[in-house]
Amino acid sequence: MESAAAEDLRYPIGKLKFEDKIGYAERERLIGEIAEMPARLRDAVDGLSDARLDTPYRDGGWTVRQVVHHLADSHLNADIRIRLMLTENNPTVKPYDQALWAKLHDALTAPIEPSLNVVSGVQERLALLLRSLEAADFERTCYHPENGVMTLDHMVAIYAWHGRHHVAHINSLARRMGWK
Ligand code: NI
Repeated sequence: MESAAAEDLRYPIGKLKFEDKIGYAERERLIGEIAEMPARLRDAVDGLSDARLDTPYRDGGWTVRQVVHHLADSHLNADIRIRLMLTENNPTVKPYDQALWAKLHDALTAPIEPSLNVVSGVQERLALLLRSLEAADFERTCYHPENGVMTLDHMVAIYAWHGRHHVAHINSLARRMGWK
């Protein structure tokens, strides 16, 4: 069993809590978090040297650089999944091995700017798309081979949480290291 402290470092904002449905105000709030995530990420990494970008956010965890590239990987997949959900009937979405993606050469070594740009573009498009939808659209579903049937409301909650979760990894590291 992991210690409480290790658990805190891994889940600085806690795990996602999702009820079956969310109301209009909560949905608007979550879409707002999706829209704001790129700016929060840029703030978190602002001015970090390569040595700092190559620091793991916890013992045995991803480096800040890997976290940023992972956000681009993950939210690109989210965008594709959500567009499939809106245009096909309960599509099966494709899982991917995020740990292996995070070990690809560019994820380990590339400058973060391209991924910051991906995140900005993807999140802005997603927020525009989500704000254009009717309430009933958020009940549309996909089938995830590992997680079962998921609604669009659930996806919105997941990806709003996921952005905050990883930005918190970076901010928590920066605080502990006295960088900011
Ligand atoms: Ni993640």
